[in-house]
Amino acid sequence: MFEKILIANRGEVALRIHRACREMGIRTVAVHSTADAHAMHVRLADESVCIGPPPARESYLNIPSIITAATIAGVDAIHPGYGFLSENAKFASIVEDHGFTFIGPSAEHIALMGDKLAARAQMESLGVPVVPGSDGPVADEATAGALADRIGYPVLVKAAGGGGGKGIRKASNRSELIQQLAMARREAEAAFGNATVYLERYLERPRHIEMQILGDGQGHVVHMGERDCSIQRNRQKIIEEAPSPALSARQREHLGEIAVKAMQAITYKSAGTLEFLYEDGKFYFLEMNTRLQVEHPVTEMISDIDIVREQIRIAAGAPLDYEQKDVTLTGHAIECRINAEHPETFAPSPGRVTDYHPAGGLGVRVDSALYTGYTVPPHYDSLVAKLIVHGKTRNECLLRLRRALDECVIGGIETNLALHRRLTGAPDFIDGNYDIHWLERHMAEARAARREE
Ligand code: MV4
Repeated sequence: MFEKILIANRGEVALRIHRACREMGIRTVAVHSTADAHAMHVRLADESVCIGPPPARESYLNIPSIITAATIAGVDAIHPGYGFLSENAKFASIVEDHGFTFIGPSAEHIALMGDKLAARAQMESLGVPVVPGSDGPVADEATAGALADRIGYPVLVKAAGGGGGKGIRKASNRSELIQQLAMARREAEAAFGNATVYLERYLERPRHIEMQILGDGQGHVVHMGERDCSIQRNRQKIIEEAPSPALSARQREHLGEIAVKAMQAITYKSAGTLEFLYEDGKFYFLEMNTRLQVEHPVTEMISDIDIVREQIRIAAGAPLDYEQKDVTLTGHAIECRINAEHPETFAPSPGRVTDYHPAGGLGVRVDSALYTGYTVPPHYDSLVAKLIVHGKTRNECLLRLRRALDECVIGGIETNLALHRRLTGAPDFIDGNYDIHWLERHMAEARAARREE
């Protein structure tokens, strides 16, 4: 097993990785920007190295700095967390070239899934259902037009190098398609240095369902069920839950089998997530995330599997020591992402935290690097805490979640806690009756109702 791991991240996820390491008897090295000198991940780690100034480009994304820190500290492995360098294939191979272990999938698998079109083609060839669309890049306007006529409007033009929604454009007819094709190409070239685009039929009101898997790179793969991540705004997830209130046990097993079979076929190593859209009883593969995800705790709560610990064991060469039949999913979990942001404008709200009192009690977990007196820096994303609650049933989970939200105190900065209190009391949410557009519709309706008054 590794003796020392460098954590190439910050905030709550750096803490999350540190905790797994501690429980495994592994020493930790934190890296940090000058803005994070007093951050909790730096305080808790066994050692820390300053890797640059506040902008992420010059610190958390600075590969030479991180490799230098790893060399000086003499670590065995590097965990990238999520965001930053976690899905950078070049970083993964540089880490390995310097004699460190990258705690994640192979650079080849990261690169494959980073090319959304290649991922789609690979998955389709392995029997995973994809959205009706193009088999490869759309070459010219005439082929795009003919293809769109076949799959039916509206269609989406997507960038092969994109992901997370960047470089996506919708077209409702032939003339829009011609326009959007040119726009998408230009945008994709500028953003990703890759003008390759492809077409998919636009699904109007899907849910976002993602399947968590673990592979050991030695042919063993298990799934840990799905998460429903449909409650989002501007593609930022706000609430996630597991299991999805929309799926039956049979559907879960079916989707799990599809995901496991595909991951076995490519001998996938580490934790991974297959993202699907779900509409009218059918699943459509969108993309695969080759990293630990923000919302992994809801899966941990229902499976009792420590996903970060598994990533570390697998990276060290250990095989999965259980089979699918040993993975039992129990009860229900919901996560609220607590952001430092203005409740009306959603503008980031950095600043000094004057009071911090996280919720507690049975079935309650708070993943956060906050403490009273901490100053949230303005340079990074606004996620400051995750409140994760488990219950035997979805209803018990919801009652506990509302109780826990009421206990949370974060003073001195603005947060979206009040939004979470409203959402978890909304009849549609309580009924599990939502799709990926629900939150935006709900907020527009709430705004209209306030104007009425
Ligand atoms: C789609 C779609 C509808 N139809 N593809 C946006 C992010 C990227 N991962 C894929 N996205 C979408 N692809 C087809 N064929 C709708 C979205 C989408 C979305 C997907 C998941 C979660 C939130 C979303 C918000 C807006 C659009």
